[in-house]
Amino acid sequence: MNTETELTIKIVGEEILRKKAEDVTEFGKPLRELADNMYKIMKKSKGIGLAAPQVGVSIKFFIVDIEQKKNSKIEIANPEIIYKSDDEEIMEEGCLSVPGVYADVVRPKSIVVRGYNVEGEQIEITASGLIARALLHENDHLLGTLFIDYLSENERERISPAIKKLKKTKH
Ligand code: QAP
Ligand code: CO
Repeated sequence: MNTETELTIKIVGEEILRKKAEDVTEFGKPLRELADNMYKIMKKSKGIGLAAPQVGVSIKFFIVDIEQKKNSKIEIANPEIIYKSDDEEIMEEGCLSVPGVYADVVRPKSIVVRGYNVEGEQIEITASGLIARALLHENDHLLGTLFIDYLSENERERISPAIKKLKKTKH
């Protein structure tokens, strides 16, 4: 599962970030190793969420770790958002694949996600606030969607120079 090659963060402009990810079919050790490698990269980069396609592995898997509570590590394979509240809120988002760019995004306040843990056992997570936000943001990566896709025309204009620069730069 691409664990021999070193994982690096893909930056906006790279095609893999726009692809729909494949279902996870291999659980256990290989997925555990991928998750651990992703944690290392995420922590080093000061991130709170990271999806497998962001490190070049096009499978439906992501991790979230909001360090506000203990036991805050979330790992989900093949997630499905089975509930979204009608209640929405605005929060500023960033993304390790769009470094240096931040913008307000409107999303549901609370959600329920169903998926599988690393061992392949079904899990369900009810979340609101920052955790719900992170889960939705990471789930989007598995569909080829980035937070910048949701911006108003004005906001898009504002960040456009930064996005152009990121797309031009060799990373
Ligand atoms: C997604 O984002 C997220 O530009 C995770 O220079 C966003 O970890 C979840 C980061 C908002 C909840 C709310 C971004 C680090 C990290 C940057 C991240 C940067 C360094 C983003
Ligand atoms: Co992201």
